[in-house]
Amino acid sequence: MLRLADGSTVRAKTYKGTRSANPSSTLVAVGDEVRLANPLLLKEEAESRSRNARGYLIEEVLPRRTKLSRKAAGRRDAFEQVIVANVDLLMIVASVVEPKLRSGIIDRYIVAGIEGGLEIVIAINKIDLVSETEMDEALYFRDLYREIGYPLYLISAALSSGIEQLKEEIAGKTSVFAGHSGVGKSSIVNAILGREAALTGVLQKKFRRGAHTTAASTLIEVPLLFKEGAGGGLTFIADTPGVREFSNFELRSADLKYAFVEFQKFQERCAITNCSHLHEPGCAVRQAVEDDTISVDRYSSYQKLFEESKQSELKRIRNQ
Ligand SMILES: Nc1nc2c(ncn2[C@@H]2O[C@H](COP(=O)(O)OP(=O)(O)OP(=O)(O)O)[C@@H](O)[C@H]2O)c(=O)[nH]1
Ligand SMILES: [Mg+2]
Ligand SMILES: [Zn+2]
Repeated sequence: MLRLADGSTVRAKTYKGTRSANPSSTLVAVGDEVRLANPLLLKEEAESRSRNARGYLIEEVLPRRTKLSRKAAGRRDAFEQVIVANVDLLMIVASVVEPKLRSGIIDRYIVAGIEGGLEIVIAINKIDLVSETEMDEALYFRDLYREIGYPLYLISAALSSGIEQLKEEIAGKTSVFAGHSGVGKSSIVNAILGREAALTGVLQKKFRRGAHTTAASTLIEVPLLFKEGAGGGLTFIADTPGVREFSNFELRSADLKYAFVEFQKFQERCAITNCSHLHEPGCAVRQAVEDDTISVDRYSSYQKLFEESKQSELKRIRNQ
């Protein structure tokens, strides 16, 4: 479905003549802005292909202002899978338990959000289920990410707790909700929409292992949540299917350190100008990890992602 400037929706599809301003990536993603074919041309096309008769044809997919991308699974070439385009905010959703909280995936999404030009907010769901030790762990991560500068909320979609704070964060923006499968993304979206507004037909769900699972990304308007701003005041959420693994797309290993923003105030004190903070002598970032000023969890995410992007750089060189 395509939303027109006047707010109405129409059916539209790509055809073999569709042009794209975004090479080597998903042709049309949720949130993409497109130019439709000239209606006269459209009629001609439609007459020659009777099955298209009821839809508009997409002439061109326009450049993306922002995006959330991942590396496409199961492809040898560097193909960018765009999960959603032209959104303002990435809501990284995790849960304290079921599935258990791991900071590695949060750090991957933070890097993807920075790469894609998105504002970042983190929501840790299911606090109604936790024991005291699990709560301590959740509080540890809350303080860690808040100190770095990312708003983090401990919430419960089941109890509708913390939902008002999320609404304040997303008001007047278009947000994408992403995270592992089963963490409660769709439940949070429903809690935000409120019972009377919950359009279950808009959320595509399929029944699997006793749980409802989102099968495709959809853009949902949140009614009655306005805030003056760039996007005309309206609020939208893109609910996405959960992933098992999230592989970041095409990170340059040399640039990765800039996505770990808390490293930056230390790196000017590194002995070597282009320090990677991995093995160089006199590294101020590694010293800060030892002093517990930089979190060891964040640093090991950095090491892991660095290794990963180094590997794919080597693979690319070998395949040239
Ligand atoms: N106890 C508790 N259960 C929750 C909460 N939020 C969601 N759940 C449950 O967790 C399960 C998964 O919730 P979903 O909202 O479908 O999760 P999702 O992240 O959208 O999952 P995918 O669509 O597969 O990515 C469901 O059984 C929900 O009822 C919560 O705050 N507390
Ligand atoms: Mg879902
Ligand atoms: Zn260093």
